[in-house]
Amino acid sequence: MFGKACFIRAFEGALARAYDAGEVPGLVHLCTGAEVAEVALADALDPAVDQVTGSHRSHGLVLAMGADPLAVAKEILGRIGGLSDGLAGTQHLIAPENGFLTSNGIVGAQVPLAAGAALTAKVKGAGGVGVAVFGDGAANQGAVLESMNLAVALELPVLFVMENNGFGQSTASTYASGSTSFTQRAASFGLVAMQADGFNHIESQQVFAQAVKKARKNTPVFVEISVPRLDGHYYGDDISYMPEAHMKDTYDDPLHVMRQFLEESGTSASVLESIMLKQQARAVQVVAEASSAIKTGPLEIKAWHQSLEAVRG
Ligand SMILES: Cc1ncc(C[n+]2csc(CCOP(=O)(O)OP(=O)(O)O)c2C)c(N)n1
Ligand SMILES: [Mg+2]
Repeated sequence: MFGKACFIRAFEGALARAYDAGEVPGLVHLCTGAEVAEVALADALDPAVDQVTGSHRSHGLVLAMGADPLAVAKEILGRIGGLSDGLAGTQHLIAPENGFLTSNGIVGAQVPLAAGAALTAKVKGAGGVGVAVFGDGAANQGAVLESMNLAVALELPVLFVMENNGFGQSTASTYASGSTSFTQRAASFGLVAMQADGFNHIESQQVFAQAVKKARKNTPVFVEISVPRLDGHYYGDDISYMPEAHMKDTYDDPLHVMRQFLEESGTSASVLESIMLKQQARAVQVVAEASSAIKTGPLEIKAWHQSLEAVRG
């Protein structure tokens, strides 16, 4: 888990450098601070039967589920050979063979999609779980609340994971939400509602394992996990709206907390350092290889339109 989380951190660091060099089309939303939580979630899932959906901030999630990092990097950079041949980009990552159904740029829209995946799993009897990962901002979207209601009414094998990073873009969740507790709100829908501390990888792992076990038996579950947002809303965001308590320099980092825990539990500092360096080198190499791949251009876009027309008949 530590190696995977280090890889995600370094992968997004390398992406940020590629962004600085003008290699990334559009904006990128980094998951810095949520890597450990997302690796813990993936640890509880079975990519052969489960399907996860995520938000605009899903690079870490798709990697945690085991998607090919080179194909992910090429997709984000708009290159041929990306998950969708570079046509979809950073906010629409798709790797269903790795248990990652899709991410979605429309805030909250991934949640009914996961409920749909759960319904499919239930109808097919394949034993799979649909998992929606979304933010505290998305938690106030109507489609999310409708999905929670339907999940209970239809007894869906679904897990709702709300990453509470305290912000929806530049708006504090304490300002934007009428109810003071998201967990209580979920419980009032009839969901089994749990909380996890995203700074504690063991607790996160245990809560997700328990939640998935229940969801597999058609008991829909909601987990609120607290994570810090260690970067801006998107990379390069002017974060002057953030109170000091949330700034990178003053906020704890779950990856550092995990490393410290592992060291105190007997793993030598040099072993941890070498894991981190190895993952950093791998991530830099993957993003460099993606950067040198051929850019998706008008020919690929035209071919995509033609295939769409063919499907439409
Ligand atoms: C329907 C919709 N409304 C607004 C936006 C603009 N927008 C993109 S991300 C975002 C904030 C989402 O906050 P949250 O759900 O907490 O996720 P986080 O960015 O914190 O991970 C907003 C308002 C959008 N993409 N879609
Ligand atoms: Mg948020």
